[in-house]
Amino acid sequence: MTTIVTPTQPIDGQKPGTSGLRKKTPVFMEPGYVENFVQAIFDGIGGAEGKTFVVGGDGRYFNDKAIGTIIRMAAANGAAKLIVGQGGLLSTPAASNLIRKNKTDGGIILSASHNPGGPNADFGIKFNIPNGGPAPEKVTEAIFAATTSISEYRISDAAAPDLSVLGTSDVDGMVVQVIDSVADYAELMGELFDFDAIKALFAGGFTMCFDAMHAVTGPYAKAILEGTLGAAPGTVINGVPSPDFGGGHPDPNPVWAKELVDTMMAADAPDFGAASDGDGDRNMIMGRGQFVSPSDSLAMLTANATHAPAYAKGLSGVARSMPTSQAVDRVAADLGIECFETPTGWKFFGNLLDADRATLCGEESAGTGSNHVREKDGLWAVLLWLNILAAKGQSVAEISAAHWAKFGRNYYARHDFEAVEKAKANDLVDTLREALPGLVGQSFGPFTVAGGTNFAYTDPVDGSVSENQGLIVAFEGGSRFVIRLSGTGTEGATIRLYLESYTGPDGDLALPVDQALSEIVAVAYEMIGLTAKTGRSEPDVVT
Ligand code: VG1
Ligand code: CO
Repeated sequence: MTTIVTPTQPIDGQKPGTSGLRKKTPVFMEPGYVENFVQAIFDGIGGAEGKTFVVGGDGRYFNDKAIGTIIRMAAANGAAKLIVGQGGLLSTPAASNLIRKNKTDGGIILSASHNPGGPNADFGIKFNIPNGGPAPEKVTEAIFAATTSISEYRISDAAAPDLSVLGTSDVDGMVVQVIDSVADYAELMGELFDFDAIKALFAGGFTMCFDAMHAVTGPYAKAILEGTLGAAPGTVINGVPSPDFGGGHPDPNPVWAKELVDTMMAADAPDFGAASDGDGDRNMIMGRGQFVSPSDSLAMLTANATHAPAYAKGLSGVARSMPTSQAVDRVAADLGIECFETPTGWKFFGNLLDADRATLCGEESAGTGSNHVREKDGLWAVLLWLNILAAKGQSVAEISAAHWAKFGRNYYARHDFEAVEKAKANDLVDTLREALPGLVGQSFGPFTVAGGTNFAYTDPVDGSVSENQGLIVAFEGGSRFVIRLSGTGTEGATIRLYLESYTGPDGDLALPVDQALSEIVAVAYEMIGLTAKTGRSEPDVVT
C-alpha cells in the first residue's frame, strides 16, 4: 500500500463555528472537501505522526464515507492508532470519554448535532483536544489557517476496514481498533450515579419515555435505561439511528420533539420524559404535564446534585453560557460557590472544568454536563435527574415548585428567526450595539434599562479574550434580553433572541411562560427594530 500525495487548493469558508465545521451535505461531498479539512486538522495540530485519535459520528448520511476517508488519511499522515466506534457510531460525550480514558491525542467527531441529516441536509466535522473537549479558539484558528494555505493532502490507497466488526486491524501500518460504541460510556455512568436507587425506582412502577429522535443515543439509552436499570421495554422510542433521523430535526425541543411532548401532556403521561439530539450531547427534560426549561434544569440539578454519588462532596463551582437564564446564579450564591458566565459553545467550559473551578456547566440550548467528560452530555443529565427523583422520592413538579418557592422563577424563552438575509441580520445587531450606551436609564413599557453590554469574556484560567459574543440589555429587577447570531446555521443568518423575566419567590410562579414573557417580548421586538429591519414579526421556532 502506498501514500498518495494529492495536490489541492484552499477551499473558501472552512472556518469552524460554534461547534466545528458545519455545511450542507452536498458541500462536504464535493471532491477534496473532507480531505482538505481533515489534512488541515492534522496540520493545525502539528501533524498526526505517531498519534492516537478517537473517531466516530452520529450516524447521519455520509458518516460512513467520511470516516473511511479519515482512516485512510490518518494512516497516510503517520498516525499510530485510531479507536473507532462500531459502525462508525459514537455519541459526542462517549467520544469525549474515550479520548480521556485512553489518553489519546484527541478525536474527530462527525456530526452536525441538532441539524437535520440527509443528502440535502447538514453535515459537520469537529476536532476535540486531548482533554476530550472541543478545540478552543486558538486551535480552531490554527486549523482554519491551515485550510487557507493547504497545497496537498495525504491519503493511503489501502481499503478502510469493515467497521461493523469489533476488533483490531492494520491499515498501512496504522492500527484501527473498532470498539463497542456503548460499553465504556455505560460503565462511566454506573460510576457516577446510584444505579441501585434508580433500579428500585423503576421496579416500584415509575414510568418514563425517552425519545432518541432516530439519532445516536438510541443504543445508549436502550442499554442503560431498559437494560441495566430495568425501565420497561418500549421506554426508549425512536431508538434506531437512521441516516436522516426519520426525516426530522434531531433537536430536543418542544417543536421538534412533539411526539414526546404529546405523550407527556396526555392524561396518562409517564412520570418522566426526556429526549436527546443528533449526537447525544443535548437533553430535554419533562415531567408529567410539564416542560422543564434547560436553564431551570441546570439550576435544579445544581441545587440537588449532592444526591448523586459523584457530586456528594459538593460542587466546586458552576458555569453557564451568557444567554442561559440567571436561575443557576441564585443557586450558586446560596451554595456559596463560584458562578461563571461564558460565551455560547461548550469549548469555553473546558478550562474551568480542567482547573476544577466548575463541576457542572450548562447552556439554554438543552446542554448540560459535568467534569466527567468535556462535552455536554444528554443521557448524563437524564440519569442525574433520575438519581435525584429516586433519592428525593418527589416528582418533577414537586421539585420545580419547591425550587421556585425558594429562589423565584426566571421565566425564559428563546425566539429564533431563521434564514434571515445576512446583511439585514448584521445591520440589526450593529444598530443595537451602537445604541447600547445610550439606553441606560431609559424606560420601555414597564422596564427601565439598567445596563447594555456587548459581551466579552476573559478566560479566568488562561487569560484568553473572546469579544463580540452577544448583546445584553438588562433591566432593573433582574429581567433581560440577549441577542446574538447563530454560529451553527448553514443557511443565511439565524437571529437568536433570548428573553428572561424574573419573578421573586412571592410572585406568581405558575404562569404560562408566554404570558409571563409577553411584555418583555413586545419591548424587545420594538427595541431591536425586528420588523423594520427584517420584515419578520413572528419567530420561526420558540424554545
Ligand atoms: C448552538 C447553541 C449552543 C450550542 C451549539 C452546539 O449554537 O446555541 O448553545 O453550544 O449550538 O450545540 P449557535 O451558535 O447556533 O447558537 V450542538 O448540540 O452542536 O453540539
Ligand atoms: Co449536539
